[in-house]
Amino acid sequence: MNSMNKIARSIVGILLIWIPFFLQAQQKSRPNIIYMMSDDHGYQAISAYGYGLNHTPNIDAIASEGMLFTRAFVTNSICGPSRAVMLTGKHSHINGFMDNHNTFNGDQQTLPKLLHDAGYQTALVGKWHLVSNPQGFDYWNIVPGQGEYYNPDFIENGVKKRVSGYVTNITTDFAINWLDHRDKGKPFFLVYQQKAPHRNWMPEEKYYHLFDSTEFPVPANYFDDYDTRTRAAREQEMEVATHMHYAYDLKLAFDLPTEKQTGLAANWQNIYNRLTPEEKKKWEAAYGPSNEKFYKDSLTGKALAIWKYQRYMKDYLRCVQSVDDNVGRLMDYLKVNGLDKNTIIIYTSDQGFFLGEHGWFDKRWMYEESFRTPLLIKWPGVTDKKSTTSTMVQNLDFAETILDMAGLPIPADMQGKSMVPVLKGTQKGNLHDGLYYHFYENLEHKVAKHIGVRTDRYKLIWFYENKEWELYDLIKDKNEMHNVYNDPAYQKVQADMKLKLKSLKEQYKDPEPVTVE
Ligand SMILES: [Ca+2]
Repeated sequence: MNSMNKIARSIVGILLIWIPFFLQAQQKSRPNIIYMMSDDHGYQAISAYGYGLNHTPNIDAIASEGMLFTRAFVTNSICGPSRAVMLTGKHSHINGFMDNHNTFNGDQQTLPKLLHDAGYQTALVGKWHLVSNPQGFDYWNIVPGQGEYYNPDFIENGVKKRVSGYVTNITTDFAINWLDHRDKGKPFFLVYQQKAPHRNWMPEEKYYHLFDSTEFPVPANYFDDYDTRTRAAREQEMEVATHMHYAYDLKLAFDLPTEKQTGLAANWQNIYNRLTPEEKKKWEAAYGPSNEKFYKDSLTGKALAIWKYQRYMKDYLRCVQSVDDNVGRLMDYLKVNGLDKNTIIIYTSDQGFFLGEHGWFDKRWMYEESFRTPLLIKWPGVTDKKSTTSTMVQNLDFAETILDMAGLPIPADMQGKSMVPVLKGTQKGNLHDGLYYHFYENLEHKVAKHIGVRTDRYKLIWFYENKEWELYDLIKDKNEMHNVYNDPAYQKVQADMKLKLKSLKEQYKDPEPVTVE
């Protein structure tokens, strides 16, 4: 009996010695997660998607070491709301951040808080845009509002200061500095959110001349006349040819008297004045000669519209190039520090972006270019390298997926689904039967409010202020040029899609608009 007691005691003793080591080992084996999100980065501007506009080797590498999602979408295609959906796993009407004029209620349950409570060290750097101070992060260092490209202000854990340099590089400097000084005994969750390539597309000096000799192909529907669409498409104010500001957007040295009323002229002046005298000289040397040529040529009509498109694309893609460089810097840091094998990388944008399709810039619409968002995920040892999926997923699924990756339970009140089976290659069939969309902000760019549903093949949109419908067959009409609502050939599809829209609206508990007619 005595010897049995002795054995039992020594077993307990051994366990007591080893349990802390076991727990620590388990803690260390939990994956680190870096969530990289850029602002307004359309999938067309990532070379892995095959559009041939530019070359982004570092972002592409995430897909070559993991999975490329060809059908990832958002729930509400605009900055703040998209960020709030990612943080909460809930639609805008539930998380309370419907448009960019709201303030995020940071007291609610969020992904970073859940990870932090489970032992993750959490940090946020770069763009935030949710007005209230971030919660759930051990460290945060964000740009106020939209942020500035040159010599931007940053707010580090509540303290605002001006930082010299280019915002895309600075954001990465802060991320790397935090990684260097983190508690290395804990797994980490880093939210790395670039301001670029958001409007007004000011490139980094080293890229001023990138694409100088490139003529980008004008999209086939750049001169869209919006025939068959409802009045929402004709009433918007986001056409490259008509609504771009000469100074703020197009970097010309003058603006028209009517444009001054928009406030963008003053905005441009403030932004430009952040440049040092030396930087201003370099800027003028870069843009001056082509601006002189523009004034001399006195372009009109289609030629002027195409000139604006070329300038827009060049500046936008130059900004993307710096984003790609910095993704590379962060990936290199992980490799050098032996973190690349146990760190999940997610690259996405807060929504897609029009690069001239339908004649537009900006986002907001449920049309594919802004509704769809890039998504590339590297999960070492789990997701097959060079894999591609066309499974429809939504940013509503991101919080759930990240919790699942970390081995944590998904709260029942989150509204999306874990994409882990897709990433493991075990998903059978669709993750979602249909995707629900709601855009609320009919202000800047005058895009009418709408709700809608997208299935594998069809898309139904209800512009509820205008009381008008649009229906698209995405197999026959991938560019959404032919609204087939009320086309007798689509009567059954139309009825089915309306039922689906009503049922999703109910499922997600969206009270607005009150009626779907
Ligand atoms: Ca955005």
